[in-house]
Amino acid sequence: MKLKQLLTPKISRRSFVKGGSILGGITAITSGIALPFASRSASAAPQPATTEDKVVWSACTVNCGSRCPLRMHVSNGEIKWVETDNTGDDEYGNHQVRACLRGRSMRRRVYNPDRLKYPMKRIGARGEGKFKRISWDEAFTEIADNINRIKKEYGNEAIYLNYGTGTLGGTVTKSWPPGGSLIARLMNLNGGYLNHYGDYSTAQIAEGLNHTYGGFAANNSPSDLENTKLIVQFGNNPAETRMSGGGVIHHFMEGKAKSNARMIVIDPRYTDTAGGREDQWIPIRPGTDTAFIAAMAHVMIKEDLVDQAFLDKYCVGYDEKTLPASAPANSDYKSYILGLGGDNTEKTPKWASTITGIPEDIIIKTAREIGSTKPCAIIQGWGLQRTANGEIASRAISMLALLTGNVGINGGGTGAREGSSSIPFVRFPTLSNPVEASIPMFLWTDAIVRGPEMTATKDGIRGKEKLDVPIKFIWNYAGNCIINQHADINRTHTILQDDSTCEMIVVIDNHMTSSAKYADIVLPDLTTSEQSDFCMDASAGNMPYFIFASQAIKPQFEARSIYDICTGLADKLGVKEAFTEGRDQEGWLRHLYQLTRAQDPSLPEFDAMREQGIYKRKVDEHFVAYKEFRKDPEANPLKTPTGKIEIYSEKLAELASTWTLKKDEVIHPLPIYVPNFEGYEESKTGNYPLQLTGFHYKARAHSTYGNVSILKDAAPQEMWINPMDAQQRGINNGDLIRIFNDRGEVHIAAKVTPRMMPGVVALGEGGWYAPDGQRVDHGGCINVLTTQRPSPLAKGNPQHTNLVDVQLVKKA
Ligand SMILES: Nc1nc2c(c(=O)[nH]1)N[C@H]1C(S)=C(S)[C@@H](COP(=O)(O)OP(=O)(O)OC[C@H]3O[C@@H](n4cnc5c(=O)[nH]c(N)nc54)[C@H](O)[C@@H]3O)O[C@H]1N2
Ligand SMILES: Nc1nc2c(c(=O)[nH]1)N[C@H]1C(S)=C(S)[C@@H](COP(=O)(O)OP(=O)(O)OC[C@H]3O[C@@H](n4cnc5c(=O)[nH]c(N)nc54)[C@H](O)[C@@H]3O)O[C@H]1N2
Ligand code: SF4
Ligand SMILES: [Mo]
Repeated sequence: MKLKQLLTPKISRRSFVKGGSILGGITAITSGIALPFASRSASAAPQPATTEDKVVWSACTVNCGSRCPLRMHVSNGEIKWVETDNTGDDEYGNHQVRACLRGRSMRRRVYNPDRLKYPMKRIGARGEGKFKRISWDEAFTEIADNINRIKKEYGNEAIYLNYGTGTLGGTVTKSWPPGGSLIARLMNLNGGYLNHYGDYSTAQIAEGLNHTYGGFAANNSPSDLENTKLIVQFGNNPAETRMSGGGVIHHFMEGKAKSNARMIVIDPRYTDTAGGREDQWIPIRPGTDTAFIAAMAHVMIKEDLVDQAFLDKYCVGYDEKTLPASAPANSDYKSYILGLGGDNTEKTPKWASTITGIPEDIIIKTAREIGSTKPCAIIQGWGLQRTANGEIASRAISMLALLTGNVGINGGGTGAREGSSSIPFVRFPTLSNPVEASIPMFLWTDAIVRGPEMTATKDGIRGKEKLDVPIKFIWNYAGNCIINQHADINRTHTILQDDSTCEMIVVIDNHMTSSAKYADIVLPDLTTSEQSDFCMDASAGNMPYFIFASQAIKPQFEARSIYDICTGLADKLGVKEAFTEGRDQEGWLRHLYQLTRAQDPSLPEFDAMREQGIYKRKVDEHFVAYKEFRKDPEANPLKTPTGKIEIYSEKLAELASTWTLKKDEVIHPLPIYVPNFEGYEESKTGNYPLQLTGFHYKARAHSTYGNVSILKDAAPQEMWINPMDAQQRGINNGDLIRIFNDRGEVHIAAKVTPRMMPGVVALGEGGWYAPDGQRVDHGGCINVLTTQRPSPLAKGNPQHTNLVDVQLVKKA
């Protein structure tokens, strides 16, 4: 969600002077004299200053939902230590965007032993990790020859840009969305590429709530929590997933401190966001939030706590009054809740209690509290939608906001994820893609195996009725989704082993990751520290900002920037002039910034911006999602087919009747409870009794930073398990355990903790896959256990929906 308004900047250059030492920009620290570092801790060892000492603004551009400035202390061409934002008076609204421990360990990523040093070509089997060193020219020739050959044999639709978010915060270096990357520009000058839509983050919610609100659903900004009385968090953990000092958690804490609102956290895990700030933690079985919501709706209807006037005026399909003409009788939400909708089941607290694991009286009390506390902010993270029926679950959460009429008002909310603002910035032009087909991002392994069988109504192919060719060539830039981050690693391994199917994989990364091991050609990229770029697009609440990251050190080894890599390839492919337009990377930065400043002359000049490193803007008003619609729904209709909030969606009814679905798959016009495949119900009857859910862990941004040893020590990779489940299996805290299902096996230490609800275990995603050749992973990589079966509507990744069992391997 982006704010449209262009706002007046509140930051002056004066703000960038602190404690008497000017540390903004690439300020040389003068010859021989060590200046007092205002923000450096007293215990940090003083570094002898030399003529080459300098402090350079850089950034952390990984996909953690935040984005932080880093101040690199460089001496003799080497980063010696890393600090973060020290600008301004640090008053809220002009606060410092302080990096987390991950960003502050950037030096250990730049100088990591895993760094890729030169271009390499595979010599062993795919995935074996055997390579030989080649020259850049050989690499370019090999890639260009294969592109030309595959284009000729199969057409450009066979060339795929895989998902990769390792540097999505950059501008020149931007790795996602694929269409925004320099690889897209290169391919668009060469006939185009097979695109993807959706993402591993939000596939199900983007599709689900689109049918409710129209477009990517917005919610109020977290600072608006200062106006609320009650905060209800579903599957949301900003203390871990929006960690920086400029991120959502900061606005959330400030807002909540002002209102002192009560907070209820609904999550199978007691999260860091709960962490003592919550008034109530309601543990819930993964994938069952829809049943919880339905039962709360039951209480609200029975006890007259529903905002009928809001539902009548703004919504479609709550009851028969607003049901569309095409809908059958009794197909409204109220009838579903009261058991009049055909399933003859009243969605009582008792009914929901057996499904969710939440005691009946808690369901009743929570419904009463939410129904009678106004305003109430209902917020969901993305955890509960990264599940088998995540589309429906995301829509169900919004039902709470609708039943209580909280949409479009201060202190209220929509049930979507927190809103954020950004400063409009002109992006690298990547030109248009002549290939119209796109696939759901999760189905690329299927598109290798059965591309031409994949259709619009069976597999969600867009832009075309069906694919004509399978994927034959994969670009993988700044992504670890070939292996580590994509589901069911053993299936992917089998598919990629056969290099007659997908014929070429090119990986461009900084490190030898598990994905890089599956490359045919590996190209070493620069880190952010070795080049200059504009960095932005954080979830920054009410203080959007951007960073000018300057080159801190020389390129390491033979690594080259993505701009130079694409330029070299463009030369081999005969499109160099069109690709560069005569500019180098610095030339493009100046050009794009000039275009941005033409839109918004209040921004600092290029050189001043480089010097000051970070630019912040205060947004005075809290963002209230759908405020205009609430004021006048006729004049400001939503982007749904009816212009209203669609509780009953005719479009979904149409898809339900025209798409090919498996027996246990449901697309439904209403957010009804549907058991997940591999959900709680199956855990009672199948071979695997424990629900395994994932979470985004503070030790890493996905897999990035996963090879920094001090971070691994600070937040070890462990599987969370409740003491009751552990005791049944003879497991104590710290014991080595095996987690397994039909797809694979992981050996890792157990964290035995009441912070995990019984019957559910959890493993942080992004642990580095470390197989032993016997199909056992020793790195704690959850994707050994996840499925590639997509969700029914978005065809998204249900990576938090898994069944497993756990056994003791060795006592600690
Ligand atoms: N089981 C499970 N799997 C999941 C998830 C889950 O919740 N559970 N979450 C999913 C989600 S939401 C996402 S967004 C994806 C993320 O998946 P990815 O986008 O693959 O994220 P990372 O694992 O961080 O991989 C980023 C890669 O970029 C590299 N990189 C970092 N900086 C640079 C750079 O400057 N240049 C280059 N060339 N490379 C760089 C890193 O070394 C790393 O290999 O994972 C998904 N996978
Ligand atoms: N430190 C760190 N921060 C990150 C990332 C990272 O890897 N590391 N990744 C970033 C990215 S790309 C993304 S997309 C976001 C992801 O942000 P989210 O998707 O919101 O994060 P998750 O940790 O996957 O899920 C949030 C919570 O949902 C809970 N949950 C899981 N299933 C259910 C369920 O069925 N019901 C309920 N009520 N709760 C459930 C989990 O236990 C977890 O605590 O985080 C971003 N921030
Ligand atoms: S990982 Fe995220 S919060 Fe931490 S420094 Fe990097 S951008 Fe900031
Ligand atoms: Mo994500």
